[in-house]
Amino acid sequence: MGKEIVQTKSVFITGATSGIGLATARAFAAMGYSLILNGRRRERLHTIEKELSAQVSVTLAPFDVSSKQDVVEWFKQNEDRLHSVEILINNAGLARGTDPLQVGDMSDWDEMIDTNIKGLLYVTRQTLPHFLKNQKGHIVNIGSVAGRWIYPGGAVYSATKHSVRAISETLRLDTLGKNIRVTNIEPGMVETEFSEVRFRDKNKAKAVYQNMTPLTAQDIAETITWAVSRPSHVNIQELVIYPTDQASVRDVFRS
Ligand code: NDP
Ligand code: 8X3
Repeated sequence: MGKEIVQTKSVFITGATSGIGLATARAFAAMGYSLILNGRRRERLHTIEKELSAQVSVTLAPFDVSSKQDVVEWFKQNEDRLHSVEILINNAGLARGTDPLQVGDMSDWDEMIDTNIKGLLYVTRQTLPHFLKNQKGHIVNIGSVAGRWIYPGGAVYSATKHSVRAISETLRLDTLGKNIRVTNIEPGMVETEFSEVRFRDKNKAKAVYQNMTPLTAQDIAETITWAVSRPSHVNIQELVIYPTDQASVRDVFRS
């Protein structure tokens, strides 16, 4: 007798090779979701596949979200895997530098805009038709407190996360009545590789979280799984999450 193939629900997570994305992949694996995991670092993706495929089925999506061509190509080649996707986590993103605008590095600006805005748009554009066909889907965008408030040296990063907020709000209008949920999660300081990438310097990154208790990637993963596991008539539209030691983008208590 042939083995019965059970189509399990799956989640697509961009930027799953570290930080919030990786913690979220682990959290969804624990809930029994099949995983489609994106990121550029293939070795890391294979290590994560080894870890999590003991629990659930794992598909790797090793592409750069900012490359329109690579995104379109991957989705075209993997169409059969997309029917079971119920949740898209648009998490891939980064900040570069904290220089004032007048001396900012324009290549850094391009990288942030291309990844945080265009990458999110490309992946959403490719996934959404499948959600509409299934008459069901949940898009979770990882925005930031920088998508609501600004700080010196953060103009471009903040602009990208303000865009994530604008895109999330418009998506809700564009898909109204189609049973699509859109959630924008807006964390404050989370200790991941984020600051190492931003400062290109481990010591500077360490100093960001010195003498305060930041959020962990696991905190955000738990928030995401909570939001997606609400009953289907409930949409958590937006959530701001700060560490207790942080009151605003500029006010941090250090002991
Ligand atoms: P990490 O640097 O630990 O993780 C970032 C992830 O994004 C990595 O998996 C990286 O994978 C992936 N990524 C970056 N660029 C691309 C790309 N072009 N294509 C595909 N994947 C990419 O940081 P976090 O986990 O903290 O960041 C996750 C999200 O959370 C980001 O959107 C960030 O802006 C947001 N955020 C972070 C906060 C924080 O304080 N840490 C606070 C608020 C929001 P790879 O390099 O392998 O491609
Ligand atoms: C990351 C939080 O305050 O560094 O999105 O911009 S902050």
